[in-house]
Amino acid sequence: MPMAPPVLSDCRKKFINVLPEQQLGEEHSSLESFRKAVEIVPRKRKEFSLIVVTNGNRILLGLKHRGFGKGMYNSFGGKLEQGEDSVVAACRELHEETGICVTMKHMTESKIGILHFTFDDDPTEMCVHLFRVNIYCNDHVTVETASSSEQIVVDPLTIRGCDEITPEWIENFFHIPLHNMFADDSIWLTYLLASEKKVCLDGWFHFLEGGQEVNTIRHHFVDIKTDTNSESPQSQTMTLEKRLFHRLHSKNIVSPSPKEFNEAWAFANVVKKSLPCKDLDCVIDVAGGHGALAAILLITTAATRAVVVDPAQVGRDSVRRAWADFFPEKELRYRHECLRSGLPAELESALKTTSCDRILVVACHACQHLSDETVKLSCKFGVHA
Ligand code: 8OG
Repeated sequence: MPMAPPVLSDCRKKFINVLPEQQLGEEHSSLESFRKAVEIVPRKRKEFSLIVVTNGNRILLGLKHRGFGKGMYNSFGGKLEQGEDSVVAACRELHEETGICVTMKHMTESKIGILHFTFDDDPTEMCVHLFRVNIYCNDHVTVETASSSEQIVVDPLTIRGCDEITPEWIENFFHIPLHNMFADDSIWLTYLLASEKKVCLDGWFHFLEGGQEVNTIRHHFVDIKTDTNSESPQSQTMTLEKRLFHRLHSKNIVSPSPKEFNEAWAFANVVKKSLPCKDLDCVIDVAGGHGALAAILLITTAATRAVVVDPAQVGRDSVRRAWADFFPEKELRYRHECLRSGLPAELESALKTTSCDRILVVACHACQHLSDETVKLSCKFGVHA
């Protein structure tokens, strides 16, 4: 059964600088309900482009020096000039404000929706054509992991601002300065960045009078279309390590902690370099707790099954659930039992269906006694530890 898309308010909880709910107004579940609540019918309409630029889980934002939004951070863009369509305008604005060149074809494919802004104290509706461009910087992303047909490869040194705006990389999506951005960004941008699937948005925001100083929404409605078959652009370009980490972070999983995740990733890489057999079948992770090490080995080797032997139920099976789609048709189990009885039982059972050189026993912890015991038991069964 397909998973229901996450709700807007759940996504924004993951961002540390999100604006308070009082500034975000009432959320409506339909455009009809939004329109009824707003009552005002705009008399004029102005069109703009807005281009969200990402690289893995970094985002490029601009600090505005003049005009609408002065002193605030925003994505790049501006008013459509006479005769321009939204794609031409987006290519022009992105180049003017950052130096980044994107072809018309790529920009057309990067369109992800429209944002509509109305105001208590202005009869003009602002209609903002929204684009999402994921770029590849030579120093941060391994291009081989990208699946997009046309890649925007940018030398980071060529990114530059103009007198109107200064671009700045925010290294982690979840730390974007939402407290110094337009209030609607706390609603739609958080959703866009937190989503692991490609999303298209049709957003409607009605602001209280007072402009950017007040920066408060009265009503909003966002119609979201999620392409459940495609990963978000940032997922496509992230290294596997970043994707796994991002998945834990986006699901608020605290065990493993970021430090434990890094240790498990590094340990798995060391183990793989010294593997005696490439044709690995079964991994037994002793005292493996949350199971991140077992799962990483399952994902990055030929192993088809892994078991975590640990009497403690660390983080329940959140790692298995969070990463399940990284190891389809492979099995990760937890055996809540101490090493002394659990490890021999697992070894015996594994040896019934596979040879000893295709079994790997790993243990990543600081206790010498546990390590000695693990090696002793594994040797007894002729298995590599
Ligand atoms: O030309 P100028 O820089 O003034 O164009 C305004 C830019 O700001 C344009 O890219 C559209 C964008 N913009 C608004 N309103 C909002 C808003 O509420 N949120 C965000 N993120 N961008 C906005 O005009």
